[in-house]
Amino acid sequence: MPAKEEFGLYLILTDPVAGYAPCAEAAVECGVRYLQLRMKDCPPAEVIATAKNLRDITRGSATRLIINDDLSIAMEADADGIHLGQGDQSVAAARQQWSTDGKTFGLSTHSHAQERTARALGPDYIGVGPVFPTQTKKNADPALGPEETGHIIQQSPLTAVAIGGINPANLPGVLQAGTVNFCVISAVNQSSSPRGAIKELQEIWQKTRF
Ligand code: TZP
Ligand code: MG
Repeated sequence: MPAKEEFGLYLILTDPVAGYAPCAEAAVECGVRYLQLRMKDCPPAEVIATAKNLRDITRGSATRLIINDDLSIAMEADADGIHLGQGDQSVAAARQQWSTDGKTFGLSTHSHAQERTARALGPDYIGVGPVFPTQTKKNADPALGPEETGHIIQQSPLTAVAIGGINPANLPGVLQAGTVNFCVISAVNQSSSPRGAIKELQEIWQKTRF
């Protein structure tokens, strides 16, 4: 298994108030390692157009573009990877359909048991959460809390990203409890200054981690 990655912020874009392109530009400028496009319940044509635009913005940068749920869109946009939920197709099936070298396959987990199962499924990283209750995800699993999330992440051999209700106020506590990488939606998408919101989170990560 490859070494666990440490990159801090993983940004998901869902209906950002500042717009998809400005948020993606800010992510590239700030060196955000992973940028995921998550447009639930949107017409596929709109998702494809947005994905291709984000591909143009992120191409050649340090920011890897991940598409949520839909492998055909990830492939058509020539994204860097796909993020799958527990109810989506398996990582193995997705890898078989998309065999281009260097693609990233992420998988959501919501418990110790799912993290353990994920080890055999071969994702490149796992999401772990929700850490806190969140309005952003419909039918989210029960919140794990920062301690249990940190414990799952620390004992996992996989690169892991905490998700769910993380914001600048609670991020220090989440990191102190053992989380290394963290994902946000609202904390950036609801800001009229995505660059400022990204920088604030990155600065907290730098200060708390080192
Ligand atoms: N998976 C678990 S919680 C969540 C997802 C997609 C939503 C996270 O959004 P926010 O706004 O950062 O709580
Ligand atoms: Mg999904």
